[in-house]
Amino acid sequence: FSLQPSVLEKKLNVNVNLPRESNTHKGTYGHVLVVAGTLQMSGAGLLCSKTALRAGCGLVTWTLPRMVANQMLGKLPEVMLVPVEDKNNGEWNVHSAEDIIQLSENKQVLVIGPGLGRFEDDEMWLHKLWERIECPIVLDADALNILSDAEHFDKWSGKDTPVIITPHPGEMARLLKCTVKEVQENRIQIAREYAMKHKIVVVLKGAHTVIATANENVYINHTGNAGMATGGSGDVLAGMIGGLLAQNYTAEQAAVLGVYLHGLAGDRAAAKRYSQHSLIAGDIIDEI
Ligand code: NPW
Ligand code: AMP
Ligand code: MG
Repeated sequence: FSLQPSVLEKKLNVNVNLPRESNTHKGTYGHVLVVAGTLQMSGAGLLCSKTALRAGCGLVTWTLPRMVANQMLGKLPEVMLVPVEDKNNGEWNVHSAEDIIQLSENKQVLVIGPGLGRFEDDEMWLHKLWERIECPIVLDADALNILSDAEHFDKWSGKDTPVIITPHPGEMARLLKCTVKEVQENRIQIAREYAMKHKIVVVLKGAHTVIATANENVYINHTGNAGMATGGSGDVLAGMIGGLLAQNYTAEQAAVLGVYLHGLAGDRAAAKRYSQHSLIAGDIIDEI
């Protein structure tokens, strides 16, 4: 499907203009757990967490290495911070998996990966989360790089709950062990086959993002612009999709709607105020 508002409404049955019911509270709109950020890339976690709130979810908890948490105090007061055991240099630690599993128990969505970096035994860490997390998962950035290096990802058991992956062409090429050129020459086929093989939703980013589902639906997005080729844009998208998933949209609806609105916000930011040249990722959040 060529992604137009009519496709959102008719094919996906989503109405972005539905008012909130008056007799509701923050618990009604879902709680997102964000697992993101290291000392050098704390901004990725900030952008992702803030966007999840702007997408309309009720609560966001951001779990992050202890040293990073100390630096984030007061930077995003709407988000709850849960520091976990780190390696004393602001990196993730394989021992934090148990804390994350426990934290996820009352959450509607887990978003893992923006600015996560790589660390010792990260493959084991991610496998443990994959096996034990029971809510829908959005995997982005370094979580995908970990998967790329996981020798046996093909043999990991399928999940009953929805999984959405959001690779850019470089990350998709790593997952498939092919070149970026090969990905770009076959975007639709590659997204489609990967979605069907792993029974997940694939969001293959870049100009005209392709969204493919396990039941063979493929959407091509036309919002967004080259101004969004700027650090942090993808971290914003991960938060956007997570924030929508928390509100009970299906994985297909959340991925498609998230990509469409993320691009539209980028278009508004570029046209209204900043131009494509000076757009930065935070401007996309401001236009959601
Ligand atoms: P080339 O050769 O440059 O053209 P990486 P990253 C390719 C965090 N961030 N079309 C590209 O190709 C992220 O969350 C933190 C074609 C290159 O090979 C991650 O955790 C920020 N090719 C981490 O940094 C802000 C494309 O992919 C490779 C493409 C690393 O993520 C920045 C580069 O990708 C960042 O978000 C396209 N559209 N897009 C923060 N403020 O904290 C990418 N490529 O090596 O995965 O690096 O995407 O920067
Ligand atoms: P990432 O590379 O993970 O930061 O993701 C970049 C985000 O910006 C993705 O959502 C891309 O689809 C979007 N983006 C990057 N470049 C363009 C472009 N030239 N046109 C439209 N969207 C883009
Ligand atoms: Mg990214």
